Amino acid sequence: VQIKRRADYKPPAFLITTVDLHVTLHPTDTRVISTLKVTRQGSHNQPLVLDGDNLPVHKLLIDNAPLAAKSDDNDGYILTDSSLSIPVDKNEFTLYIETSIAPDNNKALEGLYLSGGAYCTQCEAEGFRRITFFLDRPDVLSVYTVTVVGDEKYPMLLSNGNPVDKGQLSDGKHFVKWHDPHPKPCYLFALVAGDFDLLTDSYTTMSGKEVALELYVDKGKKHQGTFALESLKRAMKWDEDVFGLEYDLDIYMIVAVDFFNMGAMENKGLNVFNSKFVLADQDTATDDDFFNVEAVIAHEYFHNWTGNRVTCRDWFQLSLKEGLTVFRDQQFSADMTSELSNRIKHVRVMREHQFSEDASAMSHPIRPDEVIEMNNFYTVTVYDKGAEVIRMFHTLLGVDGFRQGMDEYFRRHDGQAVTCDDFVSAMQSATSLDLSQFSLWYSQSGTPVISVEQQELENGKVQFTLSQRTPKTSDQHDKQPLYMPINIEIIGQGGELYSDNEGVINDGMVILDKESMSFTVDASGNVLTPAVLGNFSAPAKVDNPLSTESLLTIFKHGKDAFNRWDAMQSIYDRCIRELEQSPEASIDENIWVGIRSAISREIDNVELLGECLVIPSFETLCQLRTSVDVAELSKARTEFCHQFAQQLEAALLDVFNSIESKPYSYEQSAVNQRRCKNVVLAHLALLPQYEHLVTEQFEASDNMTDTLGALRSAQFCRKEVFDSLMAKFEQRYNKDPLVLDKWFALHATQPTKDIFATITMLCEHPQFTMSNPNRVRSVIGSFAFYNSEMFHALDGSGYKFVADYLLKLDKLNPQVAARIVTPLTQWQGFASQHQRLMKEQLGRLLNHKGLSKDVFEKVSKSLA
Ligand code: HT7
Ligand code: ZN
Repeated sequence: VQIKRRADYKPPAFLITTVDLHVTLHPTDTRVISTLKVTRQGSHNQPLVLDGDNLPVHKLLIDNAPLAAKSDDNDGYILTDSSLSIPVDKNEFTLYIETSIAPDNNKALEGLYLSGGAYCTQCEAEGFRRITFFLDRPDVLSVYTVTVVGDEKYPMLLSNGNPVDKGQLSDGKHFVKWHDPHPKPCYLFALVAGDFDLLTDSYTTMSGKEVALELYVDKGKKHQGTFALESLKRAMKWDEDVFGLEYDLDIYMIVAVDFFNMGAMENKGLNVFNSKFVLADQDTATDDDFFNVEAVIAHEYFHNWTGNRVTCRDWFQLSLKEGLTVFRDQQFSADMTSELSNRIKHVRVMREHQFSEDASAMSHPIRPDEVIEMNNFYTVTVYDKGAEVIRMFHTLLGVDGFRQGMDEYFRRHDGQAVTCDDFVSAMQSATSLDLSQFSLWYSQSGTPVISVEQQELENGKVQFTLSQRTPKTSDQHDKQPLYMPINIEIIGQGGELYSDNEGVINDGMVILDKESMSFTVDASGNVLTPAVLGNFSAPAKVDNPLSTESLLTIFKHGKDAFNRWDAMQSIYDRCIRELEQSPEASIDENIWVGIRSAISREIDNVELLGECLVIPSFETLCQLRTSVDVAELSKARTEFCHQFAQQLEAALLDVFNSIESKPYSYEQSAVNQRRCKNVVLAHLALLPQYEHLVTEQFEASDNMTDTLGALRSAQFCRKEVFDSLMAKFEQRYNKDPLVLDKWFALHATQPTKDIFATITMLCEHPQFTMSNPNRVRSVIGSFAFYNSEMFHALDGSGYKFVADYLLKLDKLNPQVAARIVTPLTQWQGFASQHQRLMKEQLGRLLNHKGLSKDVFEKVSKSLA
């Protein structure tokens, strides 16, 4: 296998200015004719080397002159299974190549494939080379004209840009010709052909241009597309209002397909979506699903500027578009819904998934330096930590400064393929702060730990010392101090806010840019509590040894709601630690008193209350510990949940009863109420006397949020209750695979001894197929990521089961297999008995002949 390095970047030896594609669709013999205008860059006599993944050459012409394959007496082209080398000495020429592909055999879902009955493409990162020969790299930008030919089974023939011609052909086929005037890299190419239901609308941009909006969904699903279309219009308006960015074509199309490797794809003017992120109505989608539909629709739309108009020079720069676009979609979602719950949601992702990636053998900076398979780097680090880095620019430059930096970025780079350094440089132009140390965030991997120390000085002052340390990671041993904006509140016992004597705290923020820094505060005898890293102002961990009393002070008096939530999470973590140490321990009564009074004080603030009543997930707790013994930690967490329900029974019941069930509407205050009520129901379900609340909610529910909330709670009730509700659910949603995915996932996350029989039964379900990534993720992915107890069972059966499955899946879809292998590769945080068993299975995978490079990269790194 070949390792690609960022440092080896070389500009392309040739450019392709225009592409004319003629695609005649056929399941096993699609003909692709491409006519390329090629220009040599600089003076050199290298051949033109195109990427092409196992493609045949049927015909090749240079300026209309045929060229044959190289032979002993002829200097022709050289074809390998990954490239086509063409000897040519002209500086400008037209290249004509005819090739063919078999979409029906394409189960990897990269390139052109059949999803259900429809043709669709996925070209990012390197899928275009599976369609035709090309310079498949993001810094080659071309203007595309595409003719799609298909039979009448496919009345809708789509590609990027605007339709410019269409017609009937003599053989009963028809064609549509598309032209996209915006030069683009080939990863943004798309083609779709099928018979869909179509929703149409229009949007008038800020300069008065009318844009046609078209949403294509499976037949019979039209009513489930309205929310996505409304979301699109909100995103278009928001980008105009907040960033002054307007859409630039006459038409914007979105197609929802069932077979898709990721969430969605931002192809120019023709987004292709996993139907999970388009289809939503109250009967089939939860509030979270509605939220995700809006967020993903917005994310892909925002890429039109951050990704498409300004794209990446090379794939190492992926965070340039992804980190920035995630930040933009997070800001949008916060404006559309709620700032607090959004921030909590994203911080949970960082703590559950990004911290564990950074602690694993896959640790990499947001701008990676080395890659074997690019698909493996669409990671929480590149996306979510990348977004946190952009958020820090926003914090440091302020709203206006950030906007000025963005304006400058587009002024300088519209129409170009650029680097993360170019982005930093545009931001630098908008601030007097020196961003050179800050840019270390792009090259240094790992999660910094901020330690907080407090020392009483004799004159009634307290000295606070903040220090930072980034533990070494698998990819980098030496770490340097980072430039971090740290949100801080210093709170007295009665809730008074303190500031420092030296003036290092400005607007509640200190800059930590060295290993450590100190400041003093006049405490005048008061006990001070520092709440550090409020709002998760930098992607770091905090080591702040506060007493439970101080944590309750933050909860009671903190100005920042995020800090208050976070304090409560630390209290829960503290209690669970106690139970890990002595399983018989009972939690200090003061904690229950504190939580009871918190509940009664916040009973009307259901948004904060709902979040504060969530016990940290098993995965989050793992990140706060080393050498985790899974059974011990699970037992302690479960025990804490039981004590929580028993001790707070009356208070929880009050909350439950205070929230009246109303007819469904997806509107923020109703979402907050349902969320809080379902969180409380899950606690009450641990007490047998409230089982009836679960079944009553299930029966009375008029929406998927409450139905699924009841089902999730039923996981804690008697088995008969769970089984009977699950059976009813299955009967009702048997025909809807997207809804059944929820049912699959609930089954797969049950920590029962017969889990493998259950999973085998799920895999035999008529709606299950290994070739659909959504199904595989909901069964095997849910088991590996979220059924911690059984996945980590000490007889090794969970690890073996997943490894066995991955060996089969890898043959079909390496990209999805490589994602699901993640929990197996993250053995570092677990106790030695787990580590040994996990490595045993990784070894089995590694020794397997024919392993994809996707899985190979992750497995080999994890065993290195
Ligand atoms: N830019 C896209 C990333 C992507 C992808 C999407 C679907 C299937 C395979 C894919 N490989 C990479 C999605 C995004 O971030 O918007
Ligand atoms: Zn993206």
